[in-house]
Amino acid sequence: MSIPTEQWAQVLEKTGGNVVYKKIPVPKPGPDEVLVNIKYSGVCHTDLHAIKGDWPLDTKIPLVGGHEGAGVVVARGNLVKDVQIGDYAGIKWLNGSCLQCSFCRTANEPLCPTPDLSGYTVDGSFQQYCIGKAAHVARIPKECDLEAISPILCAGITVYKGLKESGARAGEYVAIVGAGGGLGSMAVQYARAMGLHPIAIDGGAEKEKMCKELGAVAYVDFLTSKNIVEDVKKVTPEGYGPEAVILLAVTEKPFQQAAEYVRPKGTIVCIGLPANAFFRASVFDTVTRMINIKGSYVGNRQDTAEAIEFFRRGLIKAPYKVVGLSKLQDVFDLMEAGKIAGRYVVDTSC
Ligand code: 8ID
Ligand code: ZN
Repeated sequence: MSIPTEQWAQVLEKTGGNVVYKKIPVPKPGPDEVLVNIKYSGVCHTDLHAIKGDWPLDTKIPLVGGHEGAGVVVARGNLVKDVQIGDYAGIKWLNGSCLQCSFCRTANEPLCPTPDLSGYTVDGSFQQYCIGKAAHVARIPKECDLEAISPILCAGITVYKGLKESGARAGEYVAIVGAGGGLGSMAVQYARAMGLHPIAIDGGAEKEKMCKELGAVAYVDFLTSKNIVEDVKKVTPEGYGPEAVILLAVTEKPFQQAAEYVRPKGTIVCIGLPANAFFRASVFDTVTRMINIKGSYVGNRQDTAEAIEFFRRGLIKAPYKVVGLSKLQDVFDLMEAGKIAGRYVVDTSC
């Protein structure tokens, strides 16, 4: 397999600016790394937060974003034994971690204090050739379609982990807030596959149609509902609210509402990362309704393998649209306007 010295990439040269489609050098993998020829990459709202500088964590600059990259291993360092040239592999948010701290040792790699974050602190998958630490690249079975699996590498893993963290069990109800977006459409499908009853919350008729097709038992439209709290509660059997809430929205308001409609003893899982947002819940309600509030941050290597296995078995078929990598800025513009139902995937060949 011949590896070129130059490749096409989308590069952010200044925080707050647009991405620039240009040629850059192909990187060389270090001893514990692999070089993945990225075929497709999903576009996550995190990539938009990164280019806007939304979070209290600086990105590298210039930056190649992207952390849902699916492709083929074309080179590897001399310490890499278990990943072969020609294997399918995925570049996910956690590009690497130290593997030695007490978080990594206990399978909490996302909490490693010195992580490499794809498309944030190291270059990610909006390029044709991307480096990943061999220990962390997702192992993708050969029978999987690289285009369809790319959004699993962040959206799928993250919502699957969040649903597990919620503790909800088969037969229980889970509100998915932001169900019409990239993570949300996956969450509706994983919830169904896990035997849960998903209540989708998002805005507009297109997202309603999609959520219902994906298996949502009800849809609450935050743009038209006069009382979201009551509307969510009334679609649960006794009207006490869902046992779990998965918060994926990119605005603060829905975080404030969740504690009001979650079922007593229920669990709220925060996953969406709106800029400068705070979670505010009544202490009285939290205590007397015994509410659990927690965060969930991507997934570890085992969560990755499990989320991919749901996909391999054909249980996850969330919708996506494909455009060329050269059109990435258009995808960000649509995302900023809240106009994407499901996910966009970029094809790195055009
Ligand atoms: O590990 C993590 N915690 C993690 C991993 C990956 C992504 C966190 N995230 C974060 C992203 O950084 C982002 O902040 O999850 C959030 C959602 O990412 P996404 O699914 O990629 O974004 P999207 O496709 O734009 O979907 C967001 C949806 O929220 C809806 C929008 O209509 C959109 O469909 N939404 C909004 I904005 N306000 C809402 C509201 N009040 C709402 N839905 C319901 N109620
Ligand atoms: Zn992501």
